[in-house]
Amino acid sequence: TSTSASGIVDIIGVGAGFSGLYLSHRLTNAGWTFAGFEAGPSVGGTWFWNTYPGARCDVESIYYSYSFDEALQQEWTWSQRFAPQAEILSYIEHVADRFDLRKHFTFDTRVVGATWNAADRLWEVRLDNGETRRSRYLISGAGGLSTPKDFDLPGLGNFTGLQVSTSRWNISLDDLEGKRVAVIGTGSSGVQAIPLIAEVAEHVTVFQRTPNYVMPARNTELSTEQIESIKVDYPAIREECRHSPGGIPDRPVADKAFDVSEEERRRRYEAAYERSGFQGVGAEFADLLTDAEANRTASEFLHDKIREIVEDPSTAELLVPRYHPLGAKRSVFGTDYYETYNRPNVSLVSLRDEPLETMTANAIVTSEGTYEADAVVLAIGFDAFTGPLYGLGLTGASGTKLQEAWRDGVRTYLGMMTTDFPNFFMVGGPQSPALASNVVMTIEQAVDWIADLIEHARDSGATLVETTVEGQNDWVDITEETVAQTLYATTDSWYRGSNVQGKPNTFMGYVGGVGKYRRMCTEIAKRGYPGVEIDGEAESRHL
Ligand code: NA7
Repeated sequence: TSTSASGIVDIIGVGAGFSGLYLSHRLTNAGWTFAGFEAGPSVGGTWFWNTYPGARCDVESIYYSYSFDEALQQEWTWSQRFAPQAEILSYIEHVADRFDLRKHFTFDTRVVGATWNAADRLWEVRLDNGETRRSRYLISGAGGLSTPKDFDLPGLGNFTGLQVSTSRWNISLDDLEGKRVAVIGTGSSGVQAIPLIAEVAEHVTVFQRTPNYVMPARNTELSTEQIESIKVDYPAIREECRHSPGGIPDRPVADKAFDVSEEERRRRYEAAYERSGFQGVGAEFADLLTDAEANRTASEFLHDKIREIVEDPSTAELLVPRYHPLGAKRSVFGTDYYETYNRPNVSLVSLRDEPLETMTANAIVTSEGTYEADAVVLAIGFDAFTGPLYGLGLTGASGTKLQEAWRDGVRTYLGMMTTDFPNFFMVGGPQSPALASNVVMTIEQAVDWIADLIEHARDSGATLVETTVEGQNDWVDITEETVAQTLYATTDSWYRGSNVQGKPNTFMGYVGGVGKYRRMCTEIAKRGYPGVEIDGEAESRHL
């Protein structure tokens, strides 16, 4: 890292995952001094920690990667349609080495506090090694799904067997060999891990609270021809992604579910089911995320698939997702997930029907029974978006902590700034498109936009950049109006903070689309940043 003689660095960046690495690259190229801090021992962020069996991204590898450098995308070759965690981590390491980015970071060092010093217009950033560093700007690349939810399950402390969580996996799959394993949680992490654990364990008991829609990922090796055809067109493909709804190539559909006959619908869903991915069943008709009746046609199509695959009818019924519409909670793409319940060594417990009461030294106890286990695997998810931000211990200009400022719900400008926290920026923050997009694309766009804004401030000699209350209110209204038109608004999920007790209900994303968001952000920059005060001056207080 580099600092000026005064010990003040232009920018402190948090995290060395996809966000922080690109931040360090973009900002040092623009001539800023940059000091990055990463809690882990190396680069990778959430892809460093989530090493559980079967971990892979649900966005296709050819899109879930940086687009900022043509040579990088030409020289890197993905092996599979959906890259496993280890390959994504190698990719991130490759990027760090190729652009010599590790030198911008101090590893094994966590930011634990940051206080705005209004007199000097600086962030005073406290580290877990006891040091304090000062910077003009503080930019979080701490991620959205990086802080595990508290492991506060009743009686967990009594359990004396092996305990491991998917998000801090620190054992090998072999350690579960021959064991009776209890898996708690059936989101993406649980669904990916369960089939592989079932292959080695003596018995797996899955504790499911809410059944999810799991569609076959249809992961495949990528052929040389597929890779070549992508690489030839990569710049055009990336450009298409930048202007698409989800940051992946769009597959526009104009018609609605009831525009076609039942037979035609079924035929279309079958084809979509084969295609898989976020352009699969959930995206087959234009109204699936806005009209509950339309959605029901897709949901019921998947219910039937589960009943076809799972041999035991009562297990099948427990697995049928009947509490929420398809897509309103993050859809899951799995491999042999439902098939796994046909194995003799796998059983399912529905925590909706028999709540978890406690654990003993060697068992999980529900209201209906005692299930012995040698190991417990927790796949219970994350304190999404605000968890990592609150972990930074931010205190704003008025002396208020971020978690107090957002006590009644998150409030941001474009998901990137928030009032009372001048010169602080979030990459992939709440109310940005991060949650409903190929997040790498959202990250690149945010980094570029933030970099342009602070360069604009620098050009005019300004040292203070803050969103106005009006600009922030405008953005909150836009995100709320956008989500209110969708079925996301009807469903409890980590998207809305409902997976963490006491967390206020704020939808954590802008769901109007990556392309539309980019156009708005670009327009805002062109108009001189309405809704942003630069050295106390605002082009317009409203967005
Ligand atoms: P998720 O999707 O939040 O899934 C967590 C799972 O754990 C889900 O089935 C939860 O049930 C269950 N859960 C959470 N807390 C409990 C308690 N206390 N008791 C029982 N069961 C519980 O996390 P993942 O890690 O799988 O995936 C996160 C994202 O990473 C995913 O969406 C992708 O974007 C990548 P619930 O549904 O809350 O009833």
